[in-house]
Amino acid sequence: MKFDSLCVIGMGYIGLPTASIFASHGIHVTGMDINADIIDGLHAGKLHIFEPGLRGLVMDALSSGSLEISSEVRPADAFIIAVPTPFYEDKRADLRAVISAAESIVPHLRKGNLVILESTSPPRTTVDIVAPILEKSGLKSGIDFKLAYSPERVLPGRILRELVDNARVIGGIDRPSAEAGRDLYRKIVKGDIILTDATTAEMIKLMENTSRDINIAIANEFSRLAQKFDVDIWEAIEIANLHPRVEILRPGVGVGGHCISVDPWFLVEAAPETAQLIKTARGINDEQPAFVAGLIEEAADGLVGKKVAFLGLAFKPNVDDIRESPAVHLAHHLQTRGAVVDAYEPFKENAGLTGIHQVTNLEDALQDADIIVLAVGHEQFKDLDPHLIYEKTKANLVFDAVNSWDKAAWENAGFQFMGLARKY
Ligand code: SAJ
Repeated sequence: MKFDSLCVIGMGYIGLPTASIFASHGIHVTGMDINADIIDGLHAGKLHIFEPGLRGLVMDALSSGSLEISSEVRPADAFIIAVPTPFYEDKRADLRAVISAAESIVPHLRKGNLVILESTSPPRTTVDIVAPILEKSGLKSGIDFKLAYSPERVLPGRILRELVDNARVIGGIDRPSAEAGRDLYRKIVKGDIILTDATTAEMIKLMENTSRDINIAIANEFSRLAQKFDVDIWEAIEIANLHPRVEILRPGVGVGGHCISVDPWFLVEAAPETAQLIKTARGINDEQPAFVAGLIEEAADGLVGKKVAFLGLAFKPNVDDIRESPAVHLAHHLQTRGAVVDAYEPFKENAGLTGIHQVTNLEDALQDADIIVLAVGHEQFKDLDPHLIYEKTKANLVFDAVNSWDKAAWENAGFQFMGLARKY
């Protein structure tokens, strides 16, 4: 199939990079979002998200005219839905954005079009929810238009590279739909393109993130056991990983972001009696911020009235995304235990989080601090010189929750140094 135009619905972490890359490969792209602030910002050359290399790509695409940003869906050869699928309080998938994106395509759907859902969704969403909505147009899926599910699998921080290099799974509601999806993504994807059916593709995406969640849960549980037995978990993991069939991930303050901490629930919701291990792992990762807060409280011999210079709020290193961030939960737990937290997040200096006091530079965080807590291993934190920090603070305790600082160097500078299951 030939594609000259594309409309991408949702200008978030996935939609905006995807739209810009297609635009830089000779397709005319409309990037649509319902959020007026995002649209106005992009028109004014301001990006609402940080991702390495994205700004230049978006600006080039906008100035060449190959990418147009709009608050409305426009007719196109193909449509990509890349909207968020969060969960409700009770952990059920919130598909409202997917449903309204599909509805917004209906008036513009033409014979021969291709529609692709990229948003992570519970099994059967494409066939049971999206197809019937699109068919309100009077057109029949598989006969008049093609429909496929193709999960995004890119890692925040490396999105532009991975969008091109990663293998791409395309699950069609029928074979011609999968093949049409392949023809579209072939324009930008250098990695393998694997065709399957829509529900299998939905399941693959959920399995990938769920298996990562479970692997991080076991690493977190190992860290608790190591703490109990006075073992340095980092040394133990390094040595265990020398085994050719062992690859233990990193323990930390918990699991966050909009993907791994959310997606496993879609399987639990779909089959609660079967998805036992998945649910337990979620629980372990969700408890990790409280566990780390307990370690900090113990190291500080109580937190009441103590001031904490809290470094990092993002859900992982070198990104600005604070959605479901375990660092934010850790900050709340420290406050509940009586600490006064000044949080510094260089990637998002004003995240507007309720109940968290944020400062805009390191010096303000360090001022009057009793304890320094490293919650996210951002590169710029890793590079901090402990001797220079020592001159800027009266804190004498450092707690590295993410194994990013050299214990000996901080001790040499004059600090007492503690960490998550850390001896060396
Ligand atoms: N984390 C650990 N220990 C580790 C690895 C990660 O505690 O060893 C934590 C991170 O700090 C973070 C969370 O887990 O809080 C998730 O981070 P991540 O880097 O594992 O994953 P995401 O959420 O940035 O991206 C994942 C990726 N999925 C897999 O690796 C299977 C990505 O490929 C997906 O596209 C993305 O989810 C998504 O959008 O679904």
